[in-house]
Amino acid sequence: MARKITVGGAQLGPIQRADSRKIIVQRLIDLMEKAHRRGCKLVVFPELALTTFFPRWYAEDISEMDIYFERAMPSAETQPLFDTAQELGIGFYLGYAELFEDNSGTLHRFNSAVLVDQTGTIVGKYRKVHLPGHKEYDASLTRQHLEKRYFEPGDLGFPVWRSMGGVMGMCICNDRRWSETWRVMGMQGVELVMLGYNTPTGNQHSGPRGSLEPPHQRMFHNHLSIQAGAYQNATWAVAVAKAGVEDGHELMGGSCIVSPQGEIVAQASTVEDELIVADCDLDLCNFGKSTIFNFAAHRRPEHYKIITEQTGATPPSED
Ligand code: CDT
Repeated sequence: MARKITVGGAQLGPIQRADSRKIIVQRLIDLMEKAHRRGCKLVVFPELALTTFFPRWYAEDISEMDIYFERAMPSAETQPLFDTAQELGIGFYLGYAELFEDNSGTLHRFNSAVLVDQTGTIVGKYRKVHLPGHKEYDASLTRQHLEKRYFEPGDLGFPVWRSMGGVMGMCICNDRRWSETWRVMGMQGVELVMLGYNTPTGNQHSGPRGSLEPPHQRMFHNHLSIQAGAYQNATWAVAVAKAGVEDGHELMGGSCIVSPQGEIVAQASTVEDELIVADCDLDLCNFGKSTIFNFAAHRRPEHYKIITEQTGATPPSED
């Protein structure tokens, strides 16, 4: 019997700095209810779906940004989302900023996502590994991207979970550009990767007229990364943006659902709150996993050591 799950990508339009959690959570619930009416059993929300993309702002004292972090998941403010999920029998992926106090009382800040199943129970958590941007204020840039300032790199790796009838994986935004992200989940048999993103339309390193990476290339690279990751690991991918002009800064849309053949089967057409839907047959992953990407038959890990042993590239000497 085919293992089909109807999945929704719940793209969000902009969230302004002044918007309250209550209003934002209600927007998520509205999208979840819409997804339910469209027959979805799982809905994917963006990265940092409960707040504006605050790493664009500089604060000398990072604790000034703690108002954007969740100390518990669920919390009093996010509990209605979990209650609605349980009531409707719909699972969800939610990106949020996580403030975590360890046993010694030290605070840790992560860019995280949880996967919640159709009973409203948290199945797993992921903490973003590939943090883009920089740690200190950079006066040479027209826009700051301070994720390295406000978050620690994720410490949970790239786990996958058996849930909702398939093998589920998560990553967040910039992770999608790294083939390692996908392959580590591919090596665990992942069948559906969920990811949220907040991607500025313009590249802050792209020069005054954006000539080094104009917006159309930014969107191309967004889709190229997701489509390649899905195809090369024979997995579904559901990639969901926070989009539109947020606190004066433009984020791209382009949320999409990609099949294990690497084709886009659903795509958002606005930069607002918008639901995209696809019937994802998880058994379609079997073809790629048993042929061209039959890892057991074709991988040659003895030649891949350099990937885990070094970070930077080392071209041969010019002598
Ligand atoms: N949120 C996030 O990871 N955004 C990055 C853009 C960073 S530009 C310094 C992305 O990969 O889309």
